Parts: sequence; structure tokens; C-alpha cells
Amino acid sequence: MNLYSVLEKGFPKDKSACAIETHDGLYYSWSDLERATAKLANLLKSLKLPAGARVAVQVEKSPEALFLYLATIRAGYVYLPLNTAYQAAEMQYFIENAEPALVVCSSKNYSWVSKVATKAGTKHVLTLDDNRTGTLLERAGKLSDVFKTVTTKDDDLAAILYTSGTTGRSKGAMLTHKNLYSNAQVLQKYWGWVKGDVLLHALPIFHVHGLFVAAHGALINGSKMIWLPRLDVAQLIHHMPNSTVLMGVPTFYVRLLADKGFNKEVARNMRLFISGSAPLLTETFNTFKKVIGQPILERYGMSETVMLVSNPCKGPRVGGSVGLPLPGVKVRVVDDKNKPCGVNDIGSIQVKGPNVFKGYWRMPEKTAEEFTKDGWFKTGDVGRWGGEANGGKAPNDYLCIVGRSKDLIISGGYNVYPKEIEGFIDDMDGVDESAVIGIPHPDFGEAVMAIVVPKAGAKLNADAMIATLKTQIANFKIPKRLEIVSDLPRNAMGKVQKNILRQQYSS
Ligand code: MLC
Ligand code: AMP
Repeated sequence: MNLYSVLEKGFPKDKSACAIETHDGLYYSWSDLERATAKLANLLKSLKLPAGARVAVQVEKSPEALFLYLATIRAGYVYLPLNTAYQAAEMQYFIENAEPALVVCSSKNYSWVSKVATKAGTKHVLTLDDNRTGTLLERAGKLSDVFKTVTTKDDDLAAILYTSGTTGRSKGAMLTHKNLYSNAQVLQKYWGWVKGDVLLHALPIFHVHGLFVAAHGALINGSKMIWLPRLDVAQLIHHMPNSTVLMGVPTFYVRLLADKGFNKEVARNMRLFISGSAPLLTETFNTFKKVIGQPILERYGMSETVMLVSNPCKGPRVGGSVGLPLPGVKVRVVDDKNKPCGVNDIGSIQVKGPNVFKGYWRMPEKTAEEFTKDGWFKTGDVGRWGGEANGGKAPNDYLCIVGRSKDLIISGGYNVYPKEIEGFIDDMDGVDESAVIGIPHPDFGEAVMAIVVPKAGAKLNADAMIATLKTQIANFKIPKRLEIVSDLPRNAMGKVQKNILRQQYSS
């Protein structure tokens, strides 16, 4: 079954109802959504893209960007969303690795993106801007607004999401139609979506959270979305009285609570506040409950598995725990020998189910490494069942995430792999070596910090180094702090002791 057809079943009967209301006062009906995705799907078909073609998209958030995603799915092609913060070197890698048949970018980036794409053999490069302009819409506008959604097999690819690797380059997680529609169906029930729900959407749509969890949730339920281009607390508060569901990374809730205008009255119609992509501090959970009178629902997911564990909608939501495995999803916590751990014993989190991805794009060895022989996907996260949570005890069937075995920093919900940043720093003149760590940050949860050792006799300037990094990598990966030191702490094996650095700089 095509994912779009599954979502479409949930669209309301009255197609003149509002599907998307934008921050600047535009209304898109369900009929607009269907017609626009048909026109765009007709355009993709007219380009005669080969079967299984990837459509790589790096554009600002807009309803049209969402329609392009849906059109790609309708036409049976594979959607490849890319963070707008990615710079030329990052884009070059994704485009060379995925070999998309079509790249869609914003017109301001067209000159360099088209060069990178053409060099990698991409036949078509079109533009889409967040003000309803660009060559993509110019061409699609002339085509028919009727399109018969392509029949796909459950196992056919719907999307590829690049996740940075702890070693080596980013890997493209291949998600199938079934991965995505089964997860959307499960979440619709589990989170108790009802007719009349309105989703306040302020997340980016180039990652799992904003696209597959938030947008799919509203679409499959036929619910209206209030569509904000980015997190803007004043706008959230303005639209909240007309909304019932909000999904965000923990920074959303930290910033809302810091605003004096956020209170019970503003949240009076809100049914559900959902948090994920990074750990929600127990302090945020408790303060929110006190101020707003309802607990945030925390859930746990990842690019390779979409959502796997969630606190219940009806039933106790436990601060400091991500909740119960979703219906149909199996989760286990195992020791070093892959033996299931008992309650309160810490081990590696593994998962199996219809939500688990097909593998990494053109990386069969990496795929094999990340699965156990009996087919469990190794999440790289570390956790336990039950145990201490929110100053009390979590029920024994609730999962608590206690850390990560992967060297990963999650800053404001974005993943940053220290190894990648260390690579860029180590390549700079005068640098002997570096260590990149995550340090606590009141707004982003964790922030990137770099500790750098100069070569003998070399003089380094932290500000100049940060300025150079800003020209090379996405802005959220830039260290918020860079310290120059004479050496790094090492253990007897010569390995850098990042735990000591974390302790040293944590305050
Ligand atoms: C922006 N900046 C960040 C940052 N976002 N720095 C660290 N971490 C981040 N996440 C930097 C910018 O470079 C800029 O630096 C400064 O902070 C302010 O930028 P901004 O654009 O004004 O920030 P803002 O719009 O406020 O964005 C913050 C944010 C945003 C938290 C709202 O990052 C965001 O929407 N995060 C959500 C990420 C997400 O959707 N993750 C889901 C992944 S899916 P300077 O120096 O230029 O001023 C996943 C699976 C799952 O993980 O379970 O869901
Ligand atoms: P990504 O690869 O961007 O999809 O990020 C997935 C990772 O985000 C997971 O492997 C976890 O480490 C982390 N994550 C997602 N949700 C939560 C959560 N609720 N609590 C803690 N970590 C989370």
C-alpha cells in the first residue's frame, strides 16, 4: 500500500475544510492539498525519473514543501529531505552518495547546489521558495490536478534519511512505505487523536519528528495544522488557544516556560503536549505539570525506527521515562552477551518491528553490523526497565534512557557527531588534536564544545577557528565554546578521556 493512500483515507469528507493555516493567514483546503500534490506528482512523472529515483530536497519550510514530499510518495519515488543548515561540503556528500535524479533547492542556493548536483550526475535541478515561487511550481502549475496514486509494495522505499555516523560518513536510513504508515496508524490510536484535533506545527520538516510524526499524525487523522515556519514562542502562544496538540523537542518546552505569557488559560484547549528527539529534563516535566496542569507526554524515536516507545495518552506519564513499547513494536534491554537484562539493570536498547528500517543505503556491511544475528536493531542508546525516575519509581515495564553508547551530542534535538567536528578542527593549520564533547546547556539541553591542542610552537585563535567552521558545517554543529589547552587527558591505553573533559567543563 502506498503511504499516501493510507494517509488519504483519514482526510475529511468535506474537502473544503482547512488542512493548513499558515502564520501569515493563508488557508489551504484538503482539496488544495490533493490538487497541488497531484500537479507536483504529474510533474515528477513528466520528468521520466527512473523507478526508485531519489528526490533530494533542501528548501525552507512551507506548505508547498510538504506537498512536494506527498507528491513524491504519490508518484512512487523516494524522498530525501536535507536540513537547510547544511553547507556545500555536506550537500556534496549527500548528493554524491544518494545520486538523486532530481534536486530541489531554494533559489538563493541554486548556483552552488546545481553545480554540485550536475557534477554528481543529477539530471534535474528545480527551485522552490517559501513564498510560493520557484521553477518547481511554475512547471507543476501548468499540469493536471488529477493524479492516480501509484501502487507500491509495502517494502518499497518511501524515504531516505541521512544520519551522521559515529565512524565514517553519514548513512542513509532507508524507510519503506510500511515503516511509515504502520507507525502513523499506531500513533493515531495510541495518542488518542480525535476529530476536531488541531496540530500546532513549528518543527522543521526535514527530520523524522516534524515530518513523519507530526505531519503524518495530522494528515492520517484529517486534522488541521497551524503551520509556523519555525519555533517562535510568541507565535506558539498566539495560536495555542486554537490548537489541541503540540509536538516539540525539549527546547520548545523550556522556552515556553520561560515566557510569562504562557499559562493555563493559553493552553486551555490543549489536549496533548508531546516531547521527543532528546531527553526531557525531569525539572521541565515537573514545572510544566505545575504551571499548565497537565504532564508532557515524552516519547522515544530515531531515524532508523521512527517511533518505538512512548508514554501513554491515557495512563500514567512518568517524568524521566520514555514509556512503554508501542503496540506491535518489540523492545529489549540486553547485556554485553545480548541476554535480556532484569528490571533496573542497565543495558543496550534493541528493537524489532514493522517500524524498523530496511537498512543503510548502499552500505550492507554497516547494516549488518547494526543488527543482531536474530534481527534486532541496535539503537546505540542505553537504558533500563523501571528503576528511579522523577524522584520515585518508574513502573517495571516503562523504559528509562540513561545514556548512549554512540559518541553523539543532541543539541536542541539535532544530532552532532563529535568525530565529524574533530575532523574539521584537526584539518586546520596549527592544530595537533582536538576533542569535541557535549556540555549541559539551559536552552539546547546539550551544547557542542571543542577542546583543542595546538602543534608545538603554533598559536591558535579560538574566534578565528569558529569563524572558519561556520563556513564549513551546519550552524547547529558549531561549538558554542572552544578552549585551547596544552594536552588532553588520556587513559593508560592512550585514549582521550572525554568523561574527564565533560566533568571539567560541565559547569
Ligand atoms: C539553532 N542553533 C543551534 C540549534 N538551532 N545551536 C545548537 N543546537 C541547535 N539545535 C544556533 C544557530 O546556529 C544560531 O547560532 C543560534 O543557535 C540561533 O539560531 P536560531 O535559528 O534562531 O535558533 P532557533 O530557531 O531558535 O532554533 C532552535 C530550535 C531548532 C531548537 C527551535 O534547532 C529546532 O527546531 N530544533 C528541532 C530539531 C528537530 O526537529 N529534531 C528532530 C530530529 S528527529 P548563531 O551563532 O548563528 O547565532 C529525531 C528522532 C526523534 O531526533 O525521536 O524525533
Ligand atoms: P536521530 O538519529 O536524529 O533520529 O536521533 C535519534 C536519537 O535521539 C535516539 O537514538 C536517541 O538517542 C535520541 N532520542 C530521541 N528521543 C529521545 C528521548 N525522548 N529521550 C532521550 N533521547 C531521545
